[in-house]
Amino acid sequence: LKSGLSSEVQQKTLKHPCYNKEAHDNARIHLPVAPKCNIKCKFCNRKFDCQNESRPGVTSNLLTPQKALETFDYYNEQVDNLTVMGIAGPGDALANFNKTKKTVELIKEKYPEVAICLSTNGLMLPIYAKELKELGITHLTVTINAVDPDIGEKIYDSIYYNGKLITGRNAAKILLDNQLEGLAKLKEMDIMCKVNIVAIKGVNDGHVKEIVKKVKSLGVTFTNIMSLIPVAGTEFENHEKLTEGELKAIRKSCEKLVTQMYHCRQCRADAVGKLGEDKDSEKRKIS
Ligand code: CLF
Ligand code: SF4
Repeated sequence: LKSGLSSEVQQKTLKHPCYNKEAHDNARIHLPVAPKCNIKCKFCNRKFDCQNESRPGVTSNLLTPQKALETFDYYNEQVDNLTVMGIAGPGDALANFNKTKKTVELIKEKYPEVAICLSTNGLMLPIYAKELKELGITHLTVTINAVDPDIGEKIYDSIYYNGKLITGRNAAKILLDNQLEGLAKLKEMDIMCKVNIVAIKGVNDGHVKEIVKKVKSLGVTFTNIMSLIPVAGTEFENHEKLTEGELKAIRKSCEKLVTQMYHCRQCRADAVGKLGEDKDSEKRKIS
């Protein structure tokens, strides 16, 4: 755990199945209220859910904040121990800030005991950090795939920032600066943070440890290193995946620096249930 967390956030972390593998009987629900994204990862096919947090290959039915609350009400009856509400796309939680904010307000008001978890690429993190705390976010994931813009440029195509489309190394540099500035702001806040890293063979797999070192210096105590899942219609569609053994070796090599997540199930942006479970996913599938 990060130091200086309130007992409320500590207690909610104990009941969060992503942050605590012992909490495998606790369930999370992802409410897909965030359709837009403000960056373009080269491995992303925007027809699918955000691969920074979610498994691609399926798309989520979008919900309005009011519908999201109704969905939570419904699954709260159907699923035991529903202790976490997450917004993980299908785009970026902070690129749809008004929808994210409204959804969080509705859930918090009715279910104050539930942990509120967001996932973001971090581009808008410096701008919204303070507001996230005021909103009552308890858990936040930032996906950082490079801490060197020369490597970032191979992974990120472009960003849409301050009304402008920015490409190439400059885009990767602005994204990185904002991710790091955002994490630095969160360091002093009562929010438990995690950094996700999508490891891509031959591109950033040898650089993962550098990323972990850097985010550790900004107070991050927990990282989730995942393997790229190649997606059709992207630059990486035929890219060789890391083997289980290679992924495990990278995680192990970073374990001395910060705690590693070994139980990520790369869920979709509308997953419901215990980790690895996807209750009613067929019913909710739209494509
Ligand atoms: Fe969702 Fe992510 Fe919150 Fe968990 S998922 S927003 S931290 S509540 Fe969990 Fe799923 Fe892995 Fe994500 S297993 S993909 S780490
Ligand atoms: Fe796609 Fe997620 Fe990257 Fe946005 S942040 S481009 S949704 S993978």
